[in-house]
Amino acid sequence: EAIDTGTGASEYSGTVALGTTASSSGGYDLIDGGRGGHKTYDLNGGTSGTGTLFHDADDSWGDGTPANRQTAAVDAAYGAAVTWDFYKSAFNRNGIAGDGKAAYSRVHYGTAYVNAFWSDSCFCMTYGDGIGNTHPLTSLDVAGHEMSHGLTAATAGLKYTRESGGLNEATSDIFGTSVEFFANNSSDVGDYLIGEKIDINGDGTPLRYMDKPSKDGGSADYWSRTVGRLDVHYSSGVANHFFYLLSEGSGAKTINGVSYNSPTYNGSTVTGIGRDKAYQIWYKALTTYFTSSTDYAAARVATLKAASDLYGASSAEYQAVASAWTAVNVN
Ligand code: ASN
Ligand code: ZN
Ligand code: CA
Repeated sequence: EAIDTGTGASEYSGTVALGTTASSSGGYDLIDGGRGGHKTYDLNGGTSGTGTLFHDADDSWGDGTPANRQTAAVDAAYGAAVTWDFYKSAFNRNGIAGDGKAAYSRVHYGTAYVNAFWSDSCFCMTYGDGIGNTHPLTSLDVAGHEMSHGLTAATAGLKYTRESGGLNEATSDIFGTSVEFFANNSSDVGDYLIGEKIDINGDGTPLRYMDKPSKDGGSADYWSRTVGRLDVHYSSGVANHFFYLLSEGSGAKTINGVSYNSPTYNGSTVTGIGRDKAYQIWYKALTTYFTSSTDYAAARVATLKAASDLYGASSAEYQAVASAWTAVNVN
């Protein structure tokens, strides 16, 4: 089948190009032949199986509003495509498992379901329609987050409990945010907020804040010996905060119009090395040194090894990794 390029009107990311496939029976299927054949399905309120593959007569998809049921599919397919491209561009990685095999996406899961999730058993991502069935959980950072749970499962296999679970969650936030910056989409600019587009709290606030995780009311800014007792979406705060500090440094900063003011443990300071080097170090640690039981102390050791491999043991990057962990009380 020929690979086509359709046009999608997304809810969160403006007008986007979509990989589509001409159907032998006419029209087009939402199958991205250029990225492993990633398919996007309509669950139509169901909670199992694959529902129906999205199909369109003229290769112009969605209308930018949730009233059109193709719109959530546009966002989900775009998110999977940009994440695929990010893995390739940043890490020369061919898909989640590195074997060129695509996952698939399912949208319109259940009724007003306010969550999204990765499942290893289907090797797929699933998205609810969100509050009022009008805020599907298909924003770019959330799609990158969910797809990156597949990456973690295929590599370190971090157990989804205690501190390793926090590192698992943080890995998804780190790459989800990196995908958002990588996309360089003027309708959905990169930031260190997670889920700022999906109005998950009903008051316009994001789900999580990487510069100061405690702003969500539950996440940890710093390591403590009890941090592993928190839900993994809260213990992740320590590593999200590490990643922000490693990338941007401590103190006040405005990026793409968003202001941050990242605190540090005991007022220590960190000089940032930039996001690109920070995610290279995290990826190298994840794929080389992390295991299923890595905790925060081991993550410090692993990322220092990764920084040494990539930039040398006497590099500024190595020193910044040490300083950023110290700034979140991981010693
Ligand atoms: N959206 C959540 C996540 O990806 C779903 C979950 O709690 N597993 O972490
Ligand atoms: Zn997650
Ligand atoms: Ca974001």
